[in-house]
Amino acid sequence: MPNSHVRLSSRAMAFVLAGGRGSRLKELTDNRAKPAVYFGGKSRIIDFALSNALNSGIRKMAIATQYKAHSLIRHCQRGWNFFRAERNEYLDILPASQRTGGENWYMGTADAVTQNIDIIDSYNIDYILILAGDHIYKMDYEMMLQQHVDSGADVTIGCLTVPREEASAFGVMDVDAAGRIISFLEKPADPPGTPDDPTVTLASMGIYVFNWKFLREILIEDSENPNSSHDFGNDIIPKLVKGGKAVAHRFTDSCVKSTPDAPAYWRDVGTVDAFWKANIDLTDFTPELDLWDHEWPIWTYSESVPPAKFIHDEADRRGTAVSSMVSGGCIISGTEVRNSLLFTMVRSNSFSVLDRAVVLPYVTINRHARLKNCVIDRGVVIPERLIVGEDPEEDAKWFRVSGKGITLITQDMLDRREAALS
Ligand code: ADQ
Ligand code: ADP
Repeated sequence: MPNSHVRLSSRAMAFVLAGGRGSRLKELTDNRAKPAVYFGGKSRIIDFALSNALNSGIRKMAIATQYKAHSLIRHCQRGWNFFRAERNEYLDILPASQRTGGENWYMGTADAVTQNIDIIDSYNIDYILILAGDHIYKMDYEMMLQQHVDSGADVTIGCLTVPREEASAFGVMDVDAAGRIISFLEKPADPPGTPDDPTVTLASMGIYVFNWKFLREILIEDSENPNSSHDFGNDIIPKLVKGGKAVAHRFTDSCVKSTPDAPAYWRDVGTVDAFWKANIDLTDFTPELDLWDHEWPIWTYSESVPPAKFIHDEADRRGTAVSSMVSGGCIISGTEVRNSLLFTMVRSNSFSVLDRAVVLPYVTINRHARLKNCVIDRGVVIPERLIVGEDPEEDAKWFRVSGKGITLITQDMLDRREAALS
């Protein structure tokens, strides 16, 4: 009989799906998987799911990787290597193609779990929490586990309401008064509204809790079905909604205890526009996402670098940053930085201006550059006098400009520009 004083999280593992490509982030995911994309000045996107699991009390985790996994694997090895088997804690990185003889790749999200059944068995857990490694949010999974156990569900699905016009990117569901899911459609072309509000749809966050023994059986059955795509959203969840007991867990019910009044922040930073906005929003006077919350820290790998430095020299060149976040190792020499987010080790030089810029690590900005409403990829060297964000037609000749006027700058784009202009 389970001891009711033991937190359920101590009998659960988090299985993080981190294999998808996230192609809507364009060149930001040319060399790295979406969960490895930088976010918030110091972190990577996957740190949010992993930190939520850690802060919820979970000490057994596995990360299934597939697409362009090198950067992600390196990050997890460096930042998430403090689990100790002697304390019964595990964090396993599970690249596709490394283990089973027959199939090389994970065919779908469910297959990523099926191919690792033996490892999960060895964790000796009762519950498995399936997470996506590509969303920004803070959530206490213990509350979701508790609801799962109390309701006796076969599967509990994390969900939230999204505007109807955005809902075709999600699994959408109908629930009865008791929260039981009575219908589920994976990415429908014309998503239905909710009974209370026709402008919003109840969407799956792609996070699920199962009893491990139960899921194990379902996965083995699914792996023998030649008509299945071996995917949670396409195969496993629709089947359980029809023939089992699937229950919805509202994200708003598991907000972090230390900040109960904070808005229920959740973002799929899946496009360059959404990525830029979610980062720039952190420079707001009171950002919706509180990264300063001591009770719910976002853990990450962070390099040992000196503090950010602002240079104001004899010639009155002022290195300043206002309404901005500037990470360690940056040198802001005679540059005016406004409403921008600078990651680690950015170096910017005199007479330049940054305005609403998201600047990834190890970028160098040479003199007299003016960069506005843009995302600059890691390691880029901005040439002297480059101007971005003032003439959309000129920007579009060389860079990727989004529908909302955000410019993405990578080194390849700059090299092509340089070759064409020389
Ligand atoms: P999507 O996010 O579109 O929908 P998917 O592309 O399967 O679904 O990605 C889910 C997660 O699994 C992502 O974190 C991705 O990186 C990872 N992943 C994808 N393929 C993988 C593979 N072969 N191996 C390992 N990991 C893989 C899902 C649900 C919807 C739900 C949304 C919420 O299917 O019902 O609404 O998530 O975002
Ligand atoms: P600018 O084009 O703005 O004049 P510089 O390259 O001359 O830029 O650098 C300006 C200032 O940045 C230097 O005076 C120094 O204080 C600081 N700086 C430059 N390089 C380093 C370094 N490697 N370590 C620490 N500070 C540095």
